Amino acid sequence: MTAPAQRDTAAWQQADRRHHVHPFVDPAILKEKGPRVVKGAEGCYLIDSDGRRILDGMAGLWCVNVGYGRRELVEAARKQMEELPYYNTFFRSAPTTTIRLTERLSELAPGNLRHVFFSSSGSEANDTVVRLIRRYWDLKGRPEKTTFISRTYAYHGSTMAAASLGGFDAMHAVGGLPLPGFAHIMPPYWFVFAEEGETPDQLGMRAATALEAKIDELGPDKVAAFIGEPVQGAGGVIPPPAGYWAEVQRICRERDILLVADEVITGFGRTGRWFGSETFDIQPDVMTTAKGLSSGYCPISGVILSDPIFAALEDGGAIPHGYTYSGHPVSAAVALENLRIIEEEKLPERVRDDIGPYFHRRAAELRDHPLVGEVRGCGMLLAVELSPDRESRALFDPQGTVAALCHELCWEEGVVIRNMRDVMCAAPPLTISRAEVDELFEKFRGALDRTAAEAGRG
Ligand code: PXG
Repeated sequence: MTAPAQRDTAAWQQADRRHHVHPFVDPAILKEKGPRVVKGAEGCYLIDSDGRRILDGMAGLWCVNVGYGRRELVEAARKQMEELPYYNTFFRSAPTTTIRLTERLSELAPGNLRHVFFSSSGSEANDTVVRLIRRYWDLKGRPEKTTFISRTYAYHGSTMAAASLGGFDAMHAVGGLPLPGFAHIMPPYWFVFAEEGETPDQLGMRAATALEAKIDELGPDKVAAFIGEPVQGAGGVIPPPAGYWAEVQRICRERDILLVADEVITGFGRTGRWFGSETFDIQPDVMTTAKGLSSGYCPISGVILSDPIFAALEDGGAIPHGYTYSGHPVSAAVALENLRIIEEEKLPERVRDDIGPYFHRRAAELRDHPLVGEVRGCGMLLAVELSPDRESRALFDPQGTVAALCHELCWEEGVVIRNMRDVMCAAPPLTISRAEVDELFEKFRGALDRTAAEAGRG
C-alpha cells in the first residue's frame, strides 16, 4: 500500500474500491470507473486528485451555502476545540456556544418557532420530528394521531423513519419501508403529473386537494402531521405553484393536522429569504434545518418547535430521545459563525435581488435546447428537465439514462450538476459570482450538446 502522500488517483481509487461502501452508488459503475477523488476546494471550485478545478454547481450536496475555504469557519472551529471540544446536552448541561445557537436560531426562524432540538444530520432531525410530534399528540390526549403524510419524490433522509417519510420506491424497497403510519400523496409536479390542458396552478390545487382526500380517507383523528419541503429538492427541484401552500395550510389547520416544513435544503438563504417558509408564506408548527446551517463544514441539524408544541412537550416531562452529538459545541460554533457570514454578506438578499435573478435569466436560455423539456427553479435552485418532446412532456424510456450521461459529461466539462431521473439539478453556493454563473451555463450547455449528440438527439 503506497503512503497517502505518494498516492496518485489510481492508487486512491484502488483503496476506495477495496474498503469504502458508498451511499447511492451503483457498485458495478464504481468498479468500472472508480470514484472521483476530491482533494481540496476553494470558493465555488473543487480540486480533484489530478489537480483539476471543477465548478461545484451543487454546493456539495446542496449545503455549502457560503462556499469553500472560509478561514472564519476554520478559526471558529479551532477556537471552540481549544476551549471546549465536546460536552453534551443530556442530564441538565449545555455548552455556552450551543445555548447561543439556540438564541440565534430562535431570532431567525419565523413566527413562534423558538425552541431548538439538535442532532447531526437532516435524517436524525426528521426522525426526531416523528417521535416528538407523536409524543405531542399523546400528551394532548390524542394518542391515535400518529400517521405522517408526505409526498412522492420527497426526500427527508435515509434513516428508517426519514426514508419512510420520503417518497422514493427504490428507497422503500430496501429495509421493508415505509414503516406503518406513513402515507404519501402526489407532489405539485406539473411536468410529470399534469393532465392534458391543466395549468401549473390547477395542478397545484389538485395536489393540495389530494392532501384533503388523504386526511379524510385516513381520518383526521389518525393523522399527526403533513411534512413537506417548501421547494422539493432532491426529488428534482419542484417549486410549488401559486396557491399550493396556502391551500395546504388551510387544509391542515381546519383538520388539526400539524405542518412541518423540511428546510434542510431551502433554509439559510437558498430561496432568497432566510427560510423557504418566508418565500412561500408558510407558518409551520415545526421546522427541520441542517445542511446550510453550518454550510456543511460540520455536521449539525436542528428541529425548531413552535411555542405551543414546546409547551405541551415541556408539560410531559423528560423526552427520552437524543444523541451523543446533540448540540455539539464545535458544530454549534461553526454554525454561529456561518450564520454571521450569511447575515453580514446579505446572502438571502443577494439571492433574491441579484444573483438569483441572473442565474435564472441565464438558465432560461436553455429552454429551446433540443433536449430540454422544462426549466424551473427558485433562488439558487434549478431544475432542467430533459425530455424527448417538450410539447407532449414526454419522458425518456427507460428513464434516467440520458441525464446520467449528461451528468458524466458535465464532470468532463468541469462542472458538477446532479442528475435525478431525467432532471438535471443545480444548487451552487450562494456566493457564486456572475462570471462563475456564466461558466456554469457554458459548461452545462457544452455537456447538453454532447449528450444530445451521443443520445442521437442533436
Ligand atoms: N431533508 C431534506 C430536504 C434533504 O434534502 C435530508 C432531509 C436528510 O439530511 P441528511 O443530513 O441526513 O442527509 C436531506 C438530504 C441528493 C442528496 O442526492 C440529497 C440529500 C442528501 C444526500 C443526497 O440530492 N438531502
